[in-house]
Amino acid sequence: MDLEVVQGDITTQDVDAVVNAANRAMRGGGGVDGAIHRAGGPEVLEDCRRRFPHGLATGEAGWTTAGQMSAHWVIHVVGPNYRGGERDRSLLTSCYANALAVADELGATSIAFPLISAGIYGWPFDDAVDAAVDTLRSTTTNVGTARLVAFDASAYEAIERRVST
Ligand code: AR6
Repeated sequence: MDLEVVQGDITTQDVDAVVNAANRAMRGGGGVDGAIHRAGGPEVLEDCRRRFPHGLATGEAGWTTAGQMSAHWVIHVVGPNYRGGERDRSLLTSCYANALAVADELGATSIAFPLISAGIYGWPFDDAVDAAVDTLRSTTTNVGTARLVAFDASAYEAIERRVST
């Protein structure tokens, strides 16, 4: 699998599936979640309600339509809320691994990830980067291209440095 790093907005990535950093309720929120629901439109929330009436557990992944976005699917994951005391790292790495498993079920061959838990949920940045890169590199998948999307220049540089070592 190719691992790419870009700086930009997750909602405008030209890939089969974009990953949402959701919460357990799966009814929208701030950060990536807010941007994805705004860009995808109301169909994304409708599909969340229909397919996930009870939401999703931390560390798990599930898909919905991407609505108006150019991607076909949103793969929602629930990262651990470090700020709220969820500090089991395996819950973070399982988000990446489970998202790739869902992509395989869908037949998605390209997927874009934000840096899960690194924003509102407060996971320490460098370890969030390590967890993303290590898990994407070590997971067996039919996905051909995984893209890590950094929101700003400093995040881009940090991820790029980590990927090139
Ligand atoms: N595109 C790419 N990256 C982004 C974007 C964007 N449009 N917006 C923010 N980031 P966060 P979390 C970066 O907070 O920490 C929501 O309320 C951001 O700079 O979106 O998993 C949910 O509903 C950071 O590096 O996700 C949950 O309640 C990374 O994406 C909670 O926040 C993740 O930041 C989830 O928090």
